[in-house]
Amino acid sequence: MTTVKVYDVPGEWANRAFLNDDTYQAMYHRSVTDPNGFWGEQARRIDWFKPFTKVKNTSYDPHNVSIKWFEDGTTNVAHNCIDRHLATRGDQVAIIWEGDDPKDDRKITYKELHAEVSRFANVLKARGVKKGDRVTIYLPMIPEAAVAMLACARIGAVHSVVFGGFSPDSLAGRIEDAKSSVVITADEGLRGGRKVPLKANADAAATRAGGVDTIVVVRRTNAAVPMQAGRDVYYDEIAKTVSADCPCEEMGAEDPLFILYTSGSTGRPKGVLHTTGGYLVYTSITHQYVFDYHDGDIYWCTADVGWVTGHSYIVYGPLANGATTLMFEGVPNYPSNSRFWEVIDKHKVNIFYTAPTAIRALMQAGDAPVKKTSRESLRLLGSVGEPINPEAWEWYHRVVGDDRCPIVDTWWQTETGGILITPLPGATKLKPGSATRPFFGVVPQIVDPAGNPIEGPCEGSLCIADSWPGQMRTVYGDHERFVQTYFSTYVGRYFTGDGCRRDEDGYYWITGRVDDVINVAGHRLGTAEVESALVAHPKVSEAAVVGYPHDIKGQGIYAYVTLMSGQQPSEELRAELVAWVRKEIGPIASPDVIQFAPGLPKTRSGKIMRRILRKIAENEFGNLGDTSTLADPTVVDDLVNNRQASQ
Ligand code: 6R9
Repeated sequence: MTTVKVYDVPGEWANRAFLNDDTYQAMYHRSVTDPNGFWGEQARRIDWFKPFTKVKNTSYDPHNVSIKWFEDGTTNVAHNCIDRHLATRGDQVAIIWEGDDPKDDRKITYKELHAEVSRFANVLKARGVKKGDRVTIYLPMIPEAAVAMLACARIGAVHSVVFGGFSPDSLAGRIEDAKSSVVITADEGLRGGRKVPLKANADAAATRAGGVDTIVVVRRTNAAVPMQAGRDVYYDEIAKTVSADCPCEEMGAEDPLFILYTSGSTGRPKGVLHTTGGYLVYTSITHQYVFDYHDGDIYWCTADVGWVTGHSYIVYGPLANGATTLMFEGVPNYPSNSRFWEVIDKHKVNIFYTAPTAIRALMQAGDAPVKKTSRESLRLLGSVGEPINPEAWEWYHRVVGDDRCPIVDTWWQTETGGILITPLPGATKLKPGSATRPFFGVVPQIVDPAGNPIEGPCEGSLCIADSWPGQMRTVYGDHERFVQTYFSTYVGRYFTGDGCRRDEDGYYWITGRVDDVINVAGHRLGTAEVESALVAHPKVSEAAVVGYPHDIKGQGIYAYVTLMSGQQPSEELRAELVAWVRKEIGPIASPDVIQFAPGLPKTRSGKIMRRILRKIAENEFGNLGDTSTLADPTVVDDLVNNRQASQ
């Protein structure tokens, strides 16, 4: 094992940050010993129409799972994200939009956002949308995506955003499950110079799903798309016919805000339901403290609004805090591998939040595309979505952040609504690859297979002992599935599905989904650990590791390895990599099989689909399951052919 390097809080952070280690410790202690007092105070960060008298009312009892926060208070999310800022920051930029083409950008002030959201809300009302109705949003990364979400929130409609990369079938399934009769889409999307036929997809989905009586079409590329009379309306045309004045609906704290579909390990996607008051309080507090957001900062989260990260940390958290949030339509490598860094220089971005998969891809392109930019505005870097291997972390820190910017490695899930385990930049010493410590109100527990919490340094399944305000409330339309998935494996606690290690300093290291943990000759190994070792090799760009049945050891280690461009697969290199992993982790971690793979099967959000890799490793080619959600399904054929050829 290589020794872990520790990064102290930089001197200038100690002076400017909201929190240092002492204040973190004190607030954390209060948050878990007196949750009613702590969250009762924190909830005042948003405006309430009618104040709440109760704070926490939650039960993890599997016979009666029920989660309520601030339940008798009333408020409105759009009021908090827009209207209440008008008096003090009406002319401040709320959204900076950077288009796919570097020549396209837009700035929208809070005043303009207010007018646009009110107008969009009136368009929805004109089409018969009422409080509680579900509205499906299938848009590219254009400001209208945020506007449409906030318009729903304004009138109490429940949005279901579907990522623009999803197929008509996936979209249809979500429309059907949510029983949504209104779909908001665009003529086409634009990403990396390529057009995405969103309206055509929405048409196909509507035909399949049935029950859709309105499709609102935002013009993005001005492509001529078929419009079905009576059902389809252009947003700009109908917007002219409504007023820009729309009062906010008074919403109960526990009224639904949105549904967001997420894949589980089995079965169809689950509709994760988030509600109003607790979600907004939680995204606001985490956005402020995790990113140390101060007035005037320019903040950029590169996620798509189709994922929870886009909901919580492009739209709701930042706007609740009166921030300037950047929305990016494009991709990291268009028109060149310098794009992220050029956008940072162009808009003087101070806080930058992205995913390890993007970092690794850019790392593969070398330092030059980064180093030709200044990035002097940058102060803080963030990571989310998967464990970040120390190699990528170090590169992000050294090359992107010029050894100057702390990295917040934020662990959370669609289900958690906001960040649960994370460094705070002025308070937490960093260890590359560790999400470090719990946020306020979060009590992580590592449990053994029998479900008993383990104390001290240990490894096991990650559970959370008690509720926090941003937690999902149910699976839309299927509360039993909610109970089964999250509260039955380990009774009395929320089960995250992740494996985790806690070190001697109480730092948490997420080892990957528990179903990705392999057991080799009685030794438990995180696939992420082996992957991290492999990608630390200078010739390796990416690696995915799965278990496969092994006669002697029970499970063997099967590694799919993508080489850096210019590197050729060879038997020598195979042996070199096995020796390398033995050296990095130990002999128990030696890969039994290394298959060189030009590409790995990834979802459109960049997560490697291990289910498919496991099947290929097990020689179960006939049973690969659904590959339709992959970014590039042809990758699978290559893997299968090479697997068969190597037998
Ligand atoms: C926000 C988001 C959730 C799963 C989660 C875990 C993995 C997310 C991570 C991380 C290690 C981090 N994950 N952040 N693993 N370190 N900083 O990604 O939500 O798409 O629902 O994924 O992603 O496995 O359980 P979601």
